[in-house]
Amino acid sequence: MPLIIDTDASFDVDDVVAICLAHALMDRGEVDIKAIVHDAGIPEGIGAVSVLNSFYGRDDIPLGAYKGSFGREPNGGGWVRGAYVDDLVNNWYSPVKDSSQVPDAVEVYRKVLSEAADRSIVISAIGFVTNIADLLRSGPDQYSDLNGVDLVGAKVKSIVWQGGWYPPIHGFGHETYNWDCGRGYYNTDGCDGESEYAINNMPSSVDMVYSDIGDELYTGSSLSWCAGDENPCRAALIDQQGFGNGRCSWDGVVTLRAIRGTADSVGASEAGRGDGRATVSYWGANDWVDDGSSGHSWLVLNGAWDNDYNTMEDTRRNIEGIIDDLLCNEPSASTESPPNVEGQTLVNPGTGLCLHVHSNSNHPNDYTNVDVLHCDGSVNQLWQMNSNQQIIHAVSGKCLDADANNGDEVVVYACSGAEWQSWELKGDTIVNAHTGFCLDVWECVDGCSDGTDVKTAQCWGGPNQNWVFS
Ligand SMILES: [Ca+2]
Ligand SMILES: [Ca+2]
Repeated sequence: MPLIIDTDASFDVDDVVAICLAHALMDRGEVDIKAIVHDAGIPEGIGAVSVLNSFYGRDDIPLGAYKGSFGREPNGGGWVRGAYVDDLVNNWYSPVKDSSQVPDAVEVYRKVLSEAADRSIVISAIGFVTNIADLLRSGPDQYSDLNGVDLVGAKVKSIVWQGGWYPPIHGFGHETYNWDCGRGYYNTDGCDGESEYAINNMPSSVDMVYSDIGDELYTGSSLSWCAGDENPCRAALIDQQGFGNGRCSWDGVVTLRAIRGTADSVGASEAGRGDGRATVSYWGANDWVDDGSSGHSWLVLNGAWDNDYNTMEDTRRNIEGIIDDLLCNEPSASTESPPNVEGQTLVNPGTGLCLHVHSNSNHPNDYTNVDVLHCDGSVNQLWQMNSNQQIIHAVSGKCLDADANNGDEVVVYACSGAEWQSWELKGDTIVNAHTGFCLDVWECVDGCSDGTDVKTAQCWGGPNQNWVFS
């Protein structure tokens, strides 16, 4: 089943649940993720997606991003940057860090749709509607002679939407987060009216499924215990919700429904099919018109029509279990040792030992110690010096950091631009820009062994302060 995920990952963390469960289902052969596009302005959002794809061994999934202004700047609410995005982008391996490295989302949509079988693509729409509106407005291009409306009509089988409120749990007529562009949290310019445009102009051949049933259905908490520090899905949940906590699974439910194709797969039935269609106002309030349209339906949680709260709660716990079990599955092709990490070793010639990050992880925590070890060719010993005079631990992207407040310790730390992360090569020595001290194998004048600490010290010309990139 070919799937495109259209996500606003960063504003909330249920998008991470959705993306990670899609990968887990791809490991099981239930879905083929054809593309993931990001639909808000925050440039690093697609970088967080790239981290998740890398963890599941899928750097080859095409990525695209909305390039407009909406969602870039906080406007009072300050929630525009989710707590996890910077952590993932700064501390995990990924080929893409921000939207400047990927094509416009519409271009990715058009390319993938043009290559797809007729009426085959399913879209999980779990963010703002910026990209889908732009897609419908698009004209012919190098990928297809069809305009956006005709291309979608020809290639898209269904779209499952996280947007709107529906009976009986909620009721029609409300403005909801994705479709009102998060009004109240930030400036919605550039997004207002896009949900109205997309929903109301969608070709009638596209099956439209709407969901509001993720409320009170919490997923991701199991990751705190079932997964390790190497799992960025887990880290994102903990960053945003705290250890041991899940998050309402609005987007997880939608994506599970998109992939498995039935309401029953998410503990729900359908309503409205054949009776009419959803409509959306300029400001994002949804309503329903009984005009006899086919192909629109909304999900109703089991038990909800009857106010049967026991059944509703049992259903929620059941779906939580299904999703959390998927999240806890080990990736079948994890890239714990990512390919194409390039760097050089930094060798102390006097001992023949290599500068080494003392960690088994490819994303060591800040303050992880740096010492020397016999040269073993591992990613813990690969470094890059960049044009900002930073010495980067290649696999993690963290900076070699001299901590003058901690006994001149040398550690790795997220690159901050600080002077104490800047180094100058002077002859065979490496001199810290902040202190003028030299990178130093500690108290190793007459030879020393694996695990000897590395700090900075007054430059004295001794062999324990010599380093060679090789
Ligand atoms: Ca979302
Ligand atoms: Ca050290």
